[in-house]
Formats: sequence, structure tokens, C-alpha cells
Amino acid sequence: MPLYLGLDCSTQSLTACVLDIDEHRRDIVFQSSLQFDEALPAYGTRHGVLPHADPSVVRSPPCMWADALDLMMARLARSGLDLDRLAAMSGSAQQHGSVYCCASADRAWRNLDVRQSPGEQLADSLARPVSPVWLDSSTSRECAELTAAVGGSDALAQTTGSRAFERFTGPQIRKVFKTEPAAYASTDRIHLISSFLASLLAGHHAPIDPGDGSGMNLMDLATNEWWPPAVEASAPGLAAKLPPISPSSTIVGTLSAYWQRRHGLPPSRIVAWSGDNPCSLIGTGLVREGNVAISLGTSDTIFGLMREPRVDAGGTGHVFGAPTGEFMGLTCFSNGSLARERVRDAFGLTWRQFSDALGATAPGNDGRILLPWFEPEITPAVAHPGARRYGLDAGDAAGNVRGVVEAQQLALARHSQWMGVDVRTIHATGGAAANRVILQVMADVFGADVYQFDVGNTACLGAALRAFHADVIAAGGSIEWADVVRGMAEPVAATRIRPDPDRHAMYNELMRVHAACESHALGRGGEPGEAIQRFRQRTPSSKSTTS
Ligand code: XUL
Repeated sequence: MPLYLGLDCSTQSLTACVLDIDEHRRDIVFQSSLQFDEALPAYGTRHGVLPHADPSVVRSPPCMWADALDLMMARLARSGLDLDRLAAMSGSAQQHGSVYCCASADRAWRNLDVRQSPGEQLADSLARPVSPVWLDSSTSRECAELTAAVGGSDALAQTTGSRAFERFTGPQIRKVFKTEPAAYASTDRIHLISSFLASLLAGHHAPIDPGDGSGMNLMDLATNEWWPPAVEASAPGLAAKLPPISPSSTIVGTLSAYWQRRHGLPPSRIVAWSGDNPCSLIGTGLVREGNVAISLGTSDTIFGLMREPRVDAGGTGHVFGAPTGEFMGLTCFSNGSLARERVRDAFGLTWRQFSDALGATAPGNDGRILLPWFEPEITPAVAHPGARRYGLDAGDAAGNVRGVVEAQQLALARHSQWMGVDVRTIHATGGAAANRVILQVMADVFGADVYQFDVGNTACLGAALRAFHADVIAAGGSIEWADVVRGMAEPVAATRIRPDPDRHAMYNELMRVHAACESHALGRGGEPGEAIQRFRQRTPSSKSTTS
């Protein structure tokens, strides 16, 4: 019976899981994770990215991801699993980041010396030693240039699924072309992190899948092909540097001789990699329209499957390709775990104390709002970082803990209304989804049932399930997506957290206060004092959730 490997190269870590699948049983038989900062300190990252004087410039070294893959394969080789059964593998990677490869790249992947780790051996085949990642927000000018060249934001969003966003790959490539012309000229192929790692495993260039391709501002969602006006407006000669786009279930090749010999692995099928959010869609079992998932990771994201690509007129959301061949709606917030950690650290709290403080404070925080823009924010667009507080003392530990959690959930709810989904059930995933006090706030804000998952990393699970799906298809079989996820990517029924109707009504009021504070902070509205007063009059102070 076959084994399937899923990998997830996220901002801060690399995770692997192996599925053992037969007709009657499906088990996860291996799970492992490594943090880049700890496992590969020589690369000098902090939280997986390289320190930079300008907070808008955020980059990581691609050689570090290659070495992380090597460490993980070594762990897999020592796992005691019968790896001859490893039929296929696929992966998930943080979206949007780009890797600039020289013409020598595929030769370098094929000729890697099995006695050495891959990182150093790849250095000469990269036109740039660093990749901009999704946290980078340094391309506002390039976004404006791309938008103007294709006839405006609406035209760009209607065709590619998103207006121009700083982290999206088209504007990022344009910045490299403008600021590092020599590096751009010596770039033969530009990969996403997902297609780069798939290429490294296969030993030749892998395609980009529509899930990750739609995070570039370069792909026509209707045809799953590069959109010439956007490609030409991004940088000269770019069309020849982009890999082809192929369906997510494409078999890219087999595991290259390097990985087979170095770790004693079989010639397993390599399935195209995708972005972490498209993979999480599968890993949270969202193969039908209706429910949404909220991932509380380095970024907080809310997403769900869409049969038709309904584009966000408000300009905050994205439509991506889904691994099922359909679409997914998504809104992304950069101040996810980053902001929760900032508040925790500012008051020297442990996560336990953070939860206790949240449980001991009254829902609604008496109308006090914390806009947690510690880092440049994506939704709404905030270029100059800094938390904004309304009625909240910066020294009030418990008030700030509740403030950050409530503001994040209110923002998730408000900025996802464009998807037009009546949210009844939320599949919660990501590291902070282990915290049920946070999930109670989520349930109350959305007025929806929230469920947790057994598997911590649903992007990784989604990648393994995608490997399974593609392998069945490649063997000439057929399988419905509902059968792919059955018994694996299902929330645990016993974890259900129900919303409290009174608190939900209160949060509907608080949403107006949040909107007023946000408008004020963005310079689009007056002081929100009146909105706060109105909230206090209408909602007599609620009790804490643990009292
Ligand atoms: C989505 C986004 C992030 C990254 C990192 O658009 O930028 O969710 O994929 O997780």
C-alpha cells in the first residue's frame, strides 16, 4: 500500500507528513517540523526572514529552503518507515516569493554531489542569493506602474483575481528589473518558492500551478495562462523567463538521483507544488462551496472554495485557483501571529498567561480598540507600521491582549464580506488555532460554529492529499475530491465551539466601532469617539468569558 509525502515550506519552518492510505484505513504515520532559525542558524534569519534596515524589505535565502529540505529528508530516512512504498510527494510553500535562477540551474540540480547538502552547491546557479517573500511591502511604486499599464485596478483584478499588491510577484519582479538590472539580465527562469522546490526535487524545471500562479498579478484566471499585458508591463523579456502553468495534479517527474542516493529514497512521483493557502483549502476539507477556513499562522488568512471567480470590488481580497480546478477567495492579514507575539512579548507573558488574560477580560473590551499594525499591514493597506490604540492604555496588559485578538477577528469578519458567504461553520487551523479562548472570540464575532483539526499543519496535509489525488489520476484511476479528503481533512466534531448569541450581537455593534477606528487611522474618517460612546450606551459591559 502506498505512502504519500507532503511538505510545507512556510515563512518560519519546514514541515513534513506522510500518509499511509489503503482501502480501509488512512493514517498519518510521520510528522516532523523544523524551524529555520534554529535548524540552520548560519543563514542568519529571524523568524525565517533576513533582518533589514527598511521594514518594508523582507527576504529569505532560497539555499536555506534547499538545506531544510535536505534535513527533513534525512529525518524521513531515519523514520523507520518502509520508504520503498513512497509513491508520490507534493508540497506547499508560502505564496508570492520568487527565486531567480540562472541558465545553469537545471544542470546544478541534476549534478548535485550526493556527499554534500544542496544549499552551497546551488549558490552559483542563482542570479540573486535572496528571494523577496510575502511580507515584503516595498513595491508600491511598481504596483502603481503595473496598474496604470494594464488600464487600472479593476481591469487587473477582473483578469488576474486581485488588484496590484506589493507582495505579489509581478510587482516584485518589476522592482528587481529596475533596481538590479544585471541580476535580472542573468536570470533565465523565475520560479515561485513552490515551483523552485519541486524543480529541485525533480532535477529539472517544474511548472507553476494555477493556485500559486494566481498570486502573481500575472495570470489570467479564466484561461490559466500568463496574461501578456501584465507580463509585458512588469519587465521586458519576462514571458521567456516564466515557467509554464500546469494543473495542480501535474506529475512533474520522479525524485532525482541526488535525493534517491543521498537519503535512500525510491523514484517517487513528484507532483506539482502549490501555495500554502490552496493546499490548506484541501487540508481543511473545503472541497465544497459554503464553509470557510481561518488560518491563524504567521499571516492570518480567511478562505473558502468558490465555484465562480467573484472578484472583490473593495480591493482587499484575492481570487486564486483552487487545486480542484475551481477557485478560492482569500483575504490575508500580515499581522497574524506576528502581532499576537508582539503583545505577548511586550508584557513578558507566556501563552498560558496570554490566554488567562483574554479569558479574564470582558468581551467587547468596553469599546476600546487596538489596530495591531505592528508590521506593515496588507488588509487594509498600511505602509507605515505602528499599533493604533483607541481608548486603550498601551500599558494595560489584559486590555491589549483582548484588544489584539478582538481586532483581528473583527477585521477577518469585515474584510471577508466580499466573498458573499453566509459563514455558519469555520474550520480553524494554524498554530494559534490550538487556543480555544481565541476561537471562542472567533465564534462570537462571526456567530458561527468553530471546529479544530487533529493535524496542526493543514497545508502540509493538503500537500500530501494532493500527492495522493494526482497519483491515483496518473495511474489511470479517478477519484472525487470529497473522497480524497474523507476521514483525513475533517474537523474533529468534539472540538465544536458554539457562538454566544448575546456576545455575537455585541460584536455586531463593535464592528461599527472597529470600522470607524480603521477609517480614522487610515485618514479617511473623523475621530471615532462618538461611535465608541454609542457602543457603550447600547451594550452594558459584558462579563468575562471565564467568570
Ligand atoms: C497569502 C499570503 C500568505 C502567505 C504566507 O496571500 O500572502 O498567506 O502565503 O502564508
